[in-house]
Amino acid sequence: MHPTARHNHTPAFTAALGLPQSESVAVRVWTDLPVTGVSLKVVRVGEIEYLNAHPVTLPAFTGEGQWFEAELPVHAARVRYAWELRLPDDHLNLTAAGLTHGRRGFRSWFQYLAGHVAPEWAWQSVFYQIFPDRFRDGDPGNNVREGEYEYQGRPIEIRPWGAPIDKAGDVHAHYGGDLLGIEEALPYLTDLGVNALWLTPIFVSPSNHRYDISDYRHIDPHLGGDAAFDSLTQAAHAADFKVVLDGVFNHVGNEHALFRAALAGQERERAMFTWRDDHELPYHAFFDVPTLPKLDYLSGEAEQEFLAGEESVVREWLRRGADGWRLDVAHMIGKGGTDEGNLELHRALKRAARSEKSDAYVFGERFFDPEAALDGQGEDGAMNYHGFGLPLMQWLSGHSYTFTPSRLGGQELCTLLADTYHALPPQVALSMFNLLDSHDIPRALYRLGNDTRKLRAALTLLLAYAGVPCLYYGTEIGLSQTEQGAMPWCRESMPWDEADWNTDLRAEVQNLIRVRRNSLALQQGNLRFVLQTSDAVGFVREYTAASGHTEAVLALASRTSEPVPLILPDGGWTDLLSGEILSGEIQLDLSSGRLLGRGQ
Ligand SMILES: [Ca+2]
Repeated sequence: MHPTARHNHTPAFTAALGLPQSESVAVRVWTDLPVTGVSLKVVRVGEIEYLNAHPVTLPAFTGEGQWFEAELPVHAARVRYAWELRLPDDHLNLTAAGLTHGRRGFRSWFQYLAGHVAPEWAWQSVFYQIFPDRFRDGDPGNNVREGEYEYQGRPIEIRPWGAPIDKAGDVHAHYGGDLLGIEEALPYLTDLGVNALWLTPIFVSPSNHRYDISDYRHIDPHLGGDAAFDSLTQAAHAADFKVVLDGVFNHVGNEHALFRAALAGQERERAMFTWRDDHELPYHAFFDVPTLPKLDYLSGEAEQEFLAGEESVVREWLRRGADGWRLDVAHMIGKGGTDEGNLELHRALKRAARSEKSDAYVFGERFFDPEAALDGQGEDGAMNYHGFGLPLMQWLSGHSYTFTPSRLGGQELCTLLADTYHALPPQVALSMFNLLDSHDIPRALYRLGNDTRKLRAALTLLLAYAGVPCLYYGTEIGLSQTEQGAMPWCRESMPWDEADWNTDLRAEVQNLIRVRRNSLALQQGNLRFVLQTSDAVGFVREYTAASGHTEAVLALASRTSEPVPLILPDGGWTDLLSGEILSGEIQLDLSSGRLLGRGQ
């Protein structure tokens, strides 16, 4: 190992996270470079202030090198800082981008969030995403009946459980899944090891995906209605599950009473939508889809109704038992038919959510670069398509999520992942919602050519990565899709006959989840890339306690079956899945992913 220097958010390096503004916090740097002096650099009023760092010892630290400590003044909501290490004939800057001779821009500096409280239960969670119509039918008596009503000008349809997905049923076909089905499956989910659920929308809505909500104040009767929600949340909480709902606050369905009243000319309701004369559709809508009129937050009426008012939708369902919100197209919400005021609205939403439930977990669907929105004041995190799931799957599959070929290599992948991780404050990075696939993009197994070995590699990295992991229903038993594309093909009904399951895959997913849920390093550790070749990548997650003792997990994966030469850092490592002890210079098959642990 080359001499180096390290700093991160774990206790040996940062004494406490989220201290109030105007206090100060002890921060430390470790180095085995022959330093002659160390300074902490802090950005204040646009200037760089130098503070002296002094040598300290940590009681349980037994390695090489030395530690230096300084007091970081928490003078702003987000404080940027870096270290300067002086050598006899040189000086180096240590930022989140690593050691450099030149001074990096402030974007790469370490960040400290003042007064920030993260919903830490999310860090201890492994989520499971459920698309309710397709997960499990607990009560056929509440199912939609063939032709029960019309939607977008044609009758709604039903499909028997297990029927292949077809294009005609894209939004019309109902399979009959419901909340009782989810409740019945809690023992299955407990056995799998997950402990939090994200349900795509469950409110009254005509389509099978329910993103076109007619009534946010009631659960869809075809899912079992309000009583089924009460029953599910009580049973879920009794089984130590959290339940996160899907909030669609950019638009409503065109059958919503507020929109009907607006069309009828009611003033208060008209102010909740954006009207226009220069378009064949007289109001703004989500991608100009007439059934999805866009909410306008300009007047304040929509903010009261949905986000922040005493009786807002956000507050009501937290009060009634939900533990958080996933926010549909969070980046689009705004005023006047645009995204204007987006961040202020999300801050208001989070304040309301937290005042209703102090540990509510709020994360947005931000499909593209979410960095600008994630300063800690709005959403706790975002769905990590941009900084994890999409590039990882692009590397492993050789194509994008739209099946455009790609020769993305492991080096570029790691550069991209590291950059997006370091751009976020640490508590936000740990609260990012990581996923390989969802109801909106192709299933991971399908993208990987139905190669379960590659899927295991992807899942190994998912369960080991910084942020909150989420599995899409059915991934664990090898559910795939029949046609190339995303929707509706990725929404097959979950098979409940075990003869249809890949039980080996399920056992491996159980093991990965168990390792994740037992590891402080995986839940709260720092992230550092240690292997990056075209075909193999590896990162280490490290949690260094205040004593100086480090728990570390090394996650490794390859996209080929060629053995990968590795030199493991000093000491023995244990394969956390097989129990094998490894050390020194070795050749490893990483084609299905490996997790090596040390110091636990
Ligand atoms: Ca049903």
